[in-house]
Amino acid sequence: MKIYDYPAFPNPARVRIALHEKGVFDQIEFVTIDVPAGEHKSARFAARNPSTAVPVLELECGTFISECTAITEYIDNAFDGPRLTGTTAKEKATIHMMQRRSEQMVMDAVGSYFHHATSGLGPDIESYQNAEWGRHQQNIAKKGFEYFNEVLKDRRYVATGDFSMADITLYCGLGFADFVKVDVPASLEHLHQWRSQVAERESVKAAAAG
Ligand SMILES: N[C@@H](CCC(=O)N[C@@H](CS)C(=O)NCC(=O)O)C(=O)O
Repeated sequence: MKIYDYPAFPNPARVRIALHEKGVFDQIEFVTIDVPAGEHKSARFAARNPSTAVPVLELECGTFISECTAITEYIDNAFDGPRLTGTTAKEKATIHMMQRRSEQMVMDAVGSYFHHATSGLGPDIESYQNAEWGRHQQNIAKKGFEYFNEVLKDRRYVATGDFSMADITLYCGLGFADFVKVDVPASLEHLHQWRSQVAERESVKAAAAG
């Protein structure tokens, strides 16, 4: 199995943490796509993922799977180890719901701010920018931080009683927010406490180490 990605970027980090959680990181061949140089915009890469974004998983049979959620589902179902996407019908649905909220309200909102309201990946890659939309998304992210702070008030993890794909997405979304300097207010103590706890996981430390 191969994963095409760019280490240290927030979406690739989601899949790398999932692989470490499952204990199978070493079974994957990683191929670096030079995103800052625009390699992901090439026709060759677009044939693997029409969204021209990393990460992309390539299976032995030649099938390409993009979208972190789909890749994480594949990894979770293909390997033993702790479940990241739930076991019961209720767990699966709840994790999906909270993972999507983590994406929409934090990860993707911060991403839109980065790509539209800052210089993003530079003029050669950011062919369309709408700063007003970017600032609107920044506000969505700030509301997202507040939402998750409330969620985590009386819960150890974002979706269920166990660490899941939803936690991974939110954690990486907050890392992206740090990078683009969208502050998470210190007053959001439950969110900060949860984040410190997740940062201590072996999978998270291993993914950060590269
Ligand atoms: N929804 C996608 C998002 C992937 C994504 O945006 N990846 C970023 C790297 S963190 C990327 O490749 N960006 C390239 C670009 O925006 O041109 C997923 O879940 O995989």
